Amino acid sequence: MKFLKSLKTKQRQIIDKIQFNMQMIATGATGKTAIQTAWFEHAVDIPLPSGLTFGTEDPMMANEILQDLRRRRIEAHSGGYITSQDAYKMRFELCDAENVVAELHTNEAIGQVLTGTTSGSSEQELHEYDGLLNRASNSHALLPMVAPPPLGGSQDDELRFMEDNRLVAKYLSTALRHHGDRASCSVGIVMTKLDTLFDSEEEARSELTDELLMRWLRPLVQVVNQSQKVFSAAIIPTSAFGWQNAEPIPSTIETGATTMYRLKDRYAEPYNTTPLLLWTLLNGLLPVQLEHTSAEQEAAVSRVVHMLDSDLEHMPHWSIPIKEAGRSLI
Ligand SMILES: Nc1nc2c(ncn2[C@@H]2O[C@H](COP(=O)(O)OP(=O)(O)OP(=O)(O)O)[C@@H](O)[C@H]2O)c(=O)[nH]1
Ligand SMILES: [Mg+2]
Repeated sequence: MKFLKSLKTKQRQIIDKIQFNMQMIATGATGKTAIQTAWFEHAVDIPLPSGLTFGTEDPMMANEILQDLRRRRIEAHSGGYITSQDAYKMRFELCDAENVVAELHTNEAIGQVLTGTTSGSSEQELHEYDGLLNRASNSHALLPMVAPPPLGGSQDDELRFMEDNRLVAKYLSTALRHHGDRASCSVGIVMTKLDTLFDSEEEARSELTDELLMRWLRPLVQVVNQSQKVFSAAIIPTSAFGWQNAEPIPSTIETGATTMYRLKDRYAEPYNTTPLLLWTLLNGLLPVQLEHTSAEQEAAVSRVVHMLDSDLEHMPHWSIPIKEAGRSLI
């Protein structure tokens, strides 16, 4: 125990240097937990080519994530992911060899907060609502997410997509209004569940032109484009399950509610989710770089940023840049 205690103090000394926060924002069933699961499965505690590792803070947390993954694989294959109800905290580390160079703080995101909270909500619900907005206004990276209406979907699906866009954009603009300084955060606009519209990456990329994506995501694009608080922004299309790998759960189609999916195979083959994580780490650190004043801190962030940039560059990915260094690109 003594060893662990002194280890924790030592770690804290290093960690105090660079900390950054990330928050996902999306309505229920958009696929937040599925993306987080893809990160657990394919990115956490797995070294990157640059030598960096994004990972858990100790072997106990590594073990907990592996146990969680075993449970989630069964969940995804049987009835799809269960809705999240607890905005628990998570802390990850970015390590260069065994040295901690930055620490990422995030919380599990509960979609029900967005669609469930009104001025008449219970104290507990209002508490969750305040918590989400608070964390979002203190995040260096924000990931607003929306899922497109599925292929052959109903008018209700299209309406839901437009409403999700509007509501998520409102949460985003409110978080930005309360955000610190100019260029203090980066925003990755994530389109989830692409496999419900397309059978392959080729099909998705040929049909989803930049113009079409920007038109579909206009409320969110407009918020980031106009806000002076946004340092960098991009649209990042993803599928946490992968192509032709999911089937709709019949009971949810019949009720007219959001269609839920389960994995056909036991294993997901996520598309563009690890690049999304690298984009988030890289662009979440850029505003932090501006916050830090000591030469030592600046050098440390700048080295990590450089390594992440090289990792992302060498990984096939799809992102549509909207803003860089506070300047609009559209
Ligand atoms: N086809 C397909 N289905 C997905 C994908 N990601 C998630 N799903 C399914 O969509 C539903 C919602 O996914 P979740 O990841 O639980 O969504 P969430 O945003 O975490 O939802 P809440 O926890 O309720 O806020 C579940 O039925 C999942 O199995 C995906 O990439 N493709
Ligand atoms: Mg969830």
